[in-house]
Parts: sequence; structure tokens; C-alpha cells
Amino acid sequence: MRYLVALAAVAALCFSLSGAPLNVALGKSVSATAVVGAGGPTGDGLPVTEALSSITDGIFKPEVTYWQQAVWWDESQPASAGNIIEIDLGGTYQIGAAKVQADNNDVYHMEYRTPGGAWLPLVSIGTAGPFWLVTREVTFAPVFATAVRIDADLGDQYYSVAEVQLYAVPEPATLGLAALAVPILWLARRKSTQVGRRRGTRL
Ligand SMILES: [Ca+2]
Ligand SMILES: [Ca+2]
Repeated sequence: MRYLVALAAVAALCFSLSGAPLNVALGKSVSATAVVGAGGPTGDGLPVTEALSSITDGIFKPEVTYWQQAVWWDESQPASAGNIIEIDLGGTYQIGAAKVQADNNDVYHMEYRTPGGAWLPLVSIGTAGPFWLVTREVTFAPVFATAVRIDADLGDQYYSVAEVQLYAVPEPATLGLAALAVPILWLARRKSTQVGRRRGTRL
């Protein structure tokens, strides 16, 4: 019985009431370790970067939106070199999948912070799509994380991130788990009702 209730609780943490996978990064605090929105390619730069909070606002840009219509940074600028974007989850969450919309021609990598405070490698996000902002979906062995950070490894030194979403499990699998969550909750409730009735009979 306790096992079933625990399973139901885990399911509730992974899915919204509609059964859709829960994006645990939604609305969470975003910070940058260096200056964003400075420099950019001569001639086509948009001088104003979007707010850091746009990375966790749950909104993707239309695919192949211009790369500077997001949080962008130019690592040829000394003040922007080595910039890392960090998302504080404000608690401990299991994550096993991510959607990242970022500049298409760069390789990024993600790390996660354990409940103990250590930063460990999570997943690499490769180049994709024709140009500018492109969404990548990645999966990895599930971990418990309190924060995630994204860093650019390889590319043209012009980097941008429009959206980061984190999920407990990949979407196709979550559909199966969501379907399981309802019977689990129903069974737990039914068992509880039966126990209540038996106790009621004895009384
Ligand atoms: Ca966004
Ligand atoms: Ca780039």
C-alpha cells in the first residue's frame, strides 16, 4: 500500500494534472556568470539581449528565429568569455530529459548539481538544424538535481539560448507512465476505502 502511494506521489511530481510531462525548470531562477548581450558580429548584431528569465519562461521561439533574439553572448568579448548559464531549480528534482533551444552551430554541454552540492556532467548538446535557434531534445540517465548549468564548448563564439526545459523522463515514455499514474491512484484510493469499510464493520 505504501509502495503504491509512493509511486503515485512520484507520478504526481512528474506530470501535470493534464497528464503532460512536467517541465521542472519552468519559471525557475536563471543567472549568468559573465556579461551577455555585448559585442556580436559587426553589421547584424542586435545590441539588446533578452532577459535571462526568458530561458525558463516555457516559450520556444519559432524554429530558426535569428540567434540574437534570445539570451546571447559573444565569447570573443573578454567580459563574456567562459559564460555559463545556470538554472536554480529551487529544490531537488529527478531529471532524465531536456529540450534546449539554442544557436544551431555550436556544441553545448550541461552539468547538474547534486543535492550534496557537487557539479557533475549531464549531457552534451550537439549542433543541429540549418541555422540560428534550433531545439534539441536529449535524454540521459535520470539524476536528482538541484540546479543545471549550460556552457558552450565548440562553435563560432557567438552563442545563444532561448529555452531550457527539464523533464523526469522523455515524453514518449512519460505517456505510458501517465497512463499508469491514474490506475495507481485509483488502486491506492480503493485499498484505502476497503480498509476503512473493514474497520467500520468491526466497529
Ligand atoms: Ca523562452
Ligand atoms: Ca553560434
